[in-house]
Amino acid sequence: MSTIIGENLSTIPWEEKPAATSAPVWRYSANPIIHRDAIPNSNSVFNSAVVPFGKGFAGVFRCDSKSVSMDIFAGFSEDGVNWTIQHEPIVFQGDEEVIKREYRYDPRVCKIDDRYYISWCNGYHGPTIGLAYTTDFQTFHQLENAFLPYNRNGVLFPRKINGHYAMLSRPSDTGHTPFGDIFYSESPDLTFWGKHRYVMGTVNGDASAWQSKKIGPGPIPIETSEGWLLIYHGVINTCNGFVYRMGCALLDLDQPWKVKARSRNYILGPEMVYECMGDVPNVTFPCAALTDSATGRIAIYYGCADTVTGLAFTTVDELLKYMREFPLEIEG
Ligand code: BMA
Repeated sequence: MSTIIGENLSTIPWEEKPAATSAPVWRYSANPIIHRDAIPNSNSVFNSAVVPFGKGFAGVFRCDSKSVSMDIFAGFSEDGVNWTIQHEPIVFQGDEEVIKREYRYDPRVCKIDDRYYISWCNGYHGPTIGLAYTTDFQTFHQLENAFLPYNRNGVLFPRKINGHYAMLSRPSDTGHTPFGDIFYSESPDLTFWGKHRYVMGTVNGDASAWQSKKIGPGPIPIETSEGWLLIYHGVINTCNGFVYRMGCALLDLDQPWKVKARSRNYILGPEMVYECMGDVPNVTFPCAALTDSATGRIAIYYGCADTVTGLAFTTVDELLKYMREFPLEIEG
């Protein structure tokens, strides 16, 4: 059995795998857990991130408003399923040039030592990676943007690697980028980022067409005895637009730009009405995972159709087994 290296957290949301399914990931039976009108002025609440906090959980939520302004909001939950989201967006402290707000979306939250770091797609003359930290989810300190525009999906690793902070990201363009590969970068101080390494890219041809247009990192990578387990999104361009599905890969623990395994099949894709219909149809977009090291359980939080938030379950063994069963030939 493979093990998750991390906290024992028997309180994470969980449902057993339904007997009738052979899929490696199964949905929470009462999805979606967060509806589009979760706060008075929200048009949609999706692509959001949660972490264990205190006796329960805290999160940073993407809420697009009824004027369709994109911003990120703090929220709290006792059980990880029922959430109270603040009605006003997070206000950041920091350098006046850096805290200027154009738009903020698709947050991730990563605990490193005793700080909770938030990374998100931050408008600064185009999309780039915003970074901030909090210790209490009340006061938020914004740091320098990690990269020059254009970039999306900045995902920190939950500990330093070879003495440096580490991040996955996906360089992009100003629009609905028709390309996208995952890169790795390191920083000694969370301000200066370098040592950029290519991790993995799209798959040409029909070997794994669901990830043929662009891919991007999803939740914070999960440390396991076999390597970093990465859940990511993959996109195909169809005659009816982009379709977003989830896949998984296993990265080397010390050199995470080295891919040890990757799934040829997607692990979850739009099937349910709330995933297929909404402001942007056919989108399942994972941004967070809670884990329990004792059991290997994983609870994935994902945006559905850019409108609501869903919850799905798997285990480290399910994902590793699925990658072995349906392997993608690794490049280079
Ligand atoms: C991406 C991001 C995500 C969104 C997805 C599908 O480019 O904007 O926030 O979920 O498109 O619309």
